[in-house]
Amino acid sequence: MEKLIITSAITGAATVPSLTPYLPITPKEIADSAIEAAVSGASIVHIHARRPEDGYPSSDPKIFREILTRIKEHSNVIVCITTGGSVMMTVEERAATIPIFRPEMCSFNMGSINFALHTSLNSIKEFKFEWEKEYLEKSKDFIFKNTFKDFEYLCKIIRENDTKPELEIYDVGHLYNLDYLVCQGMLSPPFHLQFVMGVLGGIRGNPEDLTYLKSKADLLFGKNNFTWSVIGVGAAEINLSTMAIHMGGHVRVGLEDNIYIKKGILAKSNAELVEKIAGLAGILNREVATPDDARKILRLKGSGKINW
Ligand code: KMH
Ligand code: ZN
Repeated sequence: MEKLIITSAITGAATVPSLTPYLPITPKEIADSAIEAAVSGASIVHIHARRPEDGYPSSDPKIFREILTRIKEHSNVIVCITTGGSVMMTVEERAATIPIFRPEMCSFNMGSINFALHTSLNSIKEFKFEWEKEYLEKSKDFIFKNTFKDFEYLCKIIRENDTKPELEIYDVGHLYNLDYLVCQGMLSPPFHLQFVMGVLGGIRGNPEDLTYLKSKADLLFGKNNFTWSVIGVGAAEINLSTMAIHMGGHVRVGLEDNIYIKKGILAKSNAELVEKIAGLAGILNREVATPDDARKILRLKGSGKINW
């Protein structure tokens, strides 16, 4: 079986600072957490930025530059920059970093969903920052917009910058959206699919849903034309990761997606979550990929071609 690619999603935009004291917020904290995750076995780090003063999700290229520069100084890890940003940003804001930094990888969200975060309100007693409560409440009525027009815009950007998209699939219809783009000649294999399971508004993190998504992708694109990975958002993380390791897929974990190391116990770092997956891979006899292994598996352009 192919070596296991572990991605660590360091901070994201869906986890608010009041949910966990361990969420990296400043550029230095985000970069250091990414570097530690790489030492623990992550070959890709998925990067969002936050305003250092209050942790609000940011699309500011200056903040990204600080994060990216520090990571590059200390690690050979592959950097996958978000183009999802936060649901409050326009697609232009979300993708602005790609032509500037020309990363090896970026996320590419394959459909629109009501990315609902309001259930997090139940677990917060006291808010650290003013924006958090309204941000979570508003998500109840907010569409994370990824239309066919947005796809065209992003396809052009990734083509021009030779950036490999990590295709975020939140529901089975998103595979059909991808199929449409393939038929239009806008994207071509080999694809890297990321099954995002457990977001309220998308597919749940049930085992049969993972096998369904995988078999649908096999039928639509052909087994040898894509690699795939899974994000089990929240409680589904460890179970779906185990399935993916066993099925030949890859795994993403991190405080963007899940803040617990086990039921009721907060993960103290991204590295701790990565270590847990690397341990599982050992139990299941799956070797963990280095960043250079992952570059080969995913056919990336290489770190010599990034622009920072
Ligand atoms: N927040 C994750 C569930 C992105 O950054 O483009 C999905 C994600 C999207 O990582
Ligand atoms: Zn993200």
